[in-house]
Amino acid sequence: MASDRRIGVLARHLGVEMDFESHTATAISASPTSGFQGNSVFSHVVRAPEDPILGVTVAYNKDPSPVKLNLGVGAYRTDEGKPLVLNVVRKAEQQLVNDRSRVKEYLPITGLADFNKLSAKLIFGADSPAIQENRVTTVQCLSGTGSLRVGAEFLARHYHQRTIYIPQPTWGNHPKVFTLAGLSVKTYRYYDPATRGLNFQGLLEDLGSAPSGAIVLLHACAHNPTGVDPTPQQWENIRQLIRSKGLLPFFDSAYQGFASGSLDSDAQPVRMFVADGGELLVAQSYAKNMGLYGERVGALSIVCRNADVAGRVESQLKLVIRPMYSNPPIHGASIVAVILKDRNLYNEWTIELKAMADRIISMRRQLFDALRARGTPGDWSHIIKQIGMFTFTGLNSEQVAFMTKEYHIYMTSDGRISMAGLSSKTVPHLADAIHAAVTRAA
Ligand code: KET
Repeated sequence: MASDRRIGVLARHLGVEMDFESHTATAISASPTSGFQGNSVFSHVVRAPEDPILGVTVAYNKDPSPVKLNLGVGAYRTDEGKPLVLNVVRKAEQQLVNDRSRVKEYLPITGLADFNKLSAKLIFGADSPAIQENRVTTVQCLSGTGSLRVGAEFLARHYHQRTIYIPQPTWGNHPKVFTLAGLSVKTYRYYDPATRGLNFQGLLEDLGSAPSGAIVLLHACAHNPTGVDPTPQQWENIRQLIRSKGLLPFFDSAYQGFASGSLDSDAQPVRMFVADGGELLVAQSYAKNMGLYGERVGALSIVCRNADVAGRVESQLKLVIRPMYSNPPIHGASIVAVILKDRNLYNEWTIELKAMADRIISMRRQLFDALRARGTPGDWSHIIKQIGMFTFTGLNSEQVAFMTKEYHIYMTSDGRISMAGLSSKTVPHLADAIHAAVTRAA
């Protein structure tokens, strides 16, 4: 059943009709002899569209213009527009290289034990009762995406409710990850374009009418793409609603430290849900906050009612992971463990993280001032009000296309710009482009 559903989903994804009885694709004429006639056995394969986010980088790379600017993917750049490897990461890597006792053996299916313990402490807090009571299981996964995928697949196999509610809008990969893991995706209202803020009433109504036990995907902080988070009081109301209805929270924590500049403050919503003793899942990513994008390092934690359940849950997570990729890579997790274990390196990390967060905030101010100076029509105060890596500008897809064509500025078609990709030097160019898009292309 589950595999039928997944094959069906995949088929729809690829635009192919499936015959469920025989598991064959009816739109495809799969003649066994076609390979012998010089045709490829893959000749029916249709070209898939580029990914809405990563495809922006593909298009950017093809553009020969010297003024081109990539504000698509959420990846931090220095004020010189260069990718940044944190100093603490360089130091940790040096330590790893110098330590001749380190080997390249396989990690356990669940990953590096130290990394898992330290990751749980980072998100739940060092004094978390759930950790002390041994009722958290943490497994190292392939960054945030892999953690979401493993968590979703565990839920599809072992949880009684297969429906997951995701915010509208959300990170574009969420619906695909969850659907292909075997969950069925519904949305809850989140963003109100009129106020460019949270549609709190809509959110409460939609979660209030969700079936009991449904899974709810929550962005732990720095909501992507809107840059709009609930206030602490609103989080408390959401928590009460979720707990009273027996919904299951699944937090996506891809930006811890990027919202406020503080790792602890950004973890508060998650800790609020742990404090009430209830169960939940968290997917953590170190891509952004440690700049370890390509190392693919993250963790899935499941907080359970008691240690016995947590142990059994972990045993089943291993059965999800083993046939998927066997066990996770060692290098990135070792870097994270070295940094989180050493007080000095940890402190240095928090300073570098805060500097990244502060540079993004200063880009918000500079872009806002530049638009004001140009007298660009509209209220652009949301640029400074929104938080995290992105500004959800409100520009429509035609205006985005205009900016790409005329100004070589690359961003996602929903009008999201990565503030982390902007620099003092490129702000005027972006402001010119937005001004032109708003005044001419509208
Ligand atoms: N969750 C959210 C909310 C998110 O924005 C991303 C990445 C991820 C998870 C996954 O990150 P990982 O690299 O698997 O740890 N977002 C940026 C990059 C991408 O789309 O892959 C982005 O939105 O630009």
